Amino acid sequence: MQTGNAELFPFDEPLEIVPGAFFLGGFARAQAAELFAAVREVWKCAPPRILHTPGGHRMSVAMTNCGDLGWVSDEAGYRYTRINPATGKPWPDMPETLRRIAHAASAAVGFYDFDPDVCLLNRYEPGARMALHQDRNERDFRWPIVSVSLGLPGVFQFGGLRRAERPQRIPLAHGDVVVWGGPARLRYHGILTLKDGHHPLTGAIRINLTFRHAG
Ligand code: MD3
Ligand code: FE
Repeated sequence: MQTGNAELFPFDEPLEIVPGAFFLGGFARAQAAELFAAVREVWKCAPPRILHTPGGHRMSVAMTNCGDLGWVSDEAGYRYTRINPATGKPWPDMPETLRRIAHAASAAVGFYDFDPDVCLLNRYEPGARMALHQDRNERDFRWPIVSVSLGLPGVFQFGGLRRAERPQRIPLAHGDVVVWGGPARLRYHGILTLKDGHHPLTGAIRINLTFRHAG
């Protein structure tokens, strides 16, 4: 605990890193095992897979989704679908434990009725990265995006509203949650190449859950 407020906050106090972006260090740590169990249930129904960009490049992060909608990418473009193209079935329901952490984190920074219809589950193995991009396939940018990191630490980079703006780096560790809303919602962001390592809960992987209201 860095803040000395353990009685009030079982996690670090929210830190507004740039206007609209709130870092909640360790917010999900106490529920991490439960969250990881829910992730594995989703993986059983909708196994993570490597997608291709519309330009034909292979991504390095393996992805899947749960909720009413799921984010996909292929030669036809980036979009949200109701059916998982890999299985022909609807995306698995969003487990309550996942929905609850997204709701609690967003409420902790003032977004009181965030009800995500998508949880995108990213699985990074050592060597995987995510290039600088914006998330703009959602219908209404007034909703925040909530991100939960589990397992191996990653280095997140966030830039400005233009790709050319030099990004800042922040480490994202097991249990960290970030809420991106308001003026931060359309910032460019990415994840540097994941370093090798071992995490007691997840092994040699980093998981990131991003909760969105897309539809
Ligand atoms: C800032 N995921 O799935 S989470 C993604 O760790 C994505 O897997 C990264 O970027 C990951 O699209 C980063 C943090 C994050 C997510 C969404 C954002 C930061 C954001 C949307 C707007 C601004
Ligand atoms: Fe993103």
